[in-house]
Amino acid sequence: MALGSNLGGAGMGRRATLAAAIEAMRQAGLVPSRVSRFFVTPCFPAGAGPDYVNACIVLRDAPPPRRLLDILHGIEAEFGRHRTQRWGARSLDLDLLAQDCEILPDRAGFDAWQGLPPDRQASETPETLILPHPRLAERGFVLVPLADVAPDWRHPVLGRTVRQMLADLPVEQRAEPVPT
Ligand code: PH2
Ligand code: MG
Ligand code: MG
Repeated sequence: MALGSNLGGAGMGRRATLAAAIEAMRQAGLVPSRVSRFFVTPCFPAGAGPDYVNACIVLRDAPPPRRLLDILHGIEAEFGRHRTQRWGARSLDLDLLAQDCEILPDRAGFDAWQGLPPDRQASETPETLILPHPRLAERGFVLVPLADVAPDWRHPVLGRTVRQMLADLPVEQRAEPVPT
C-alpha cells in the first residue's frame, strides 16, 4: 500500500506524519513487513500543491481489502484532525495499491477504470474499491517506493512486475522521487 503527505507548515512535518501513520497502523493491528524509503516527489498534477513525501509498505496477513480500507480511512481521519486549516492539501493519504493477485470489483470493473480518459479521471471517483489501483503503473511516486518493497510483484492484469513497470516509465518520471 502507498502513503503520501504534502502537509506543510505548523504541526508534524510530512516525514513525521508518515512515520506516525505507520505506527498507528501497528496500533490498529496491522503488521508492516516491509517499509520503503521515504521519497520527496513533485505534486501531481504539477503545480497543484506542495511536494509530497511518499512511501510504500507491505502488510503481512492483511485483513480483507474492504475491512482494511475502513481501518485506513479511520487513521486518515485521525490525522486529518491534526491538519492545520490553512493548508488545503492532504495531510495523509493511505491508498491500497493491490492485494496479491486480486482484481476488484472484477475484471470488467477494473478495465473500465483503467481505461478512463484523463479528464474523467480527475472528476470521477469510483464507488467501489478498485484493485490494483488503476493508476499504479503510471506514477513514479508510486512505483519508485513500491520497487523498494515489492519489486517482483506482478500486476495481475498488465502481467508486468513492479520493476518492469518502473522501467517502462519515462526516465524523467523515474528520476523525480528523491530519497529523503
Ligand atoms: N497523491 C494524489 C495526487 N497527487 N502527487 C504526488 N507526488 N504524490 C501523491 O501521493 C499524490 C499526488 C492523490 O492522492
Ligand atoms: Mg492517493
Ligand atoms: Mg487516497
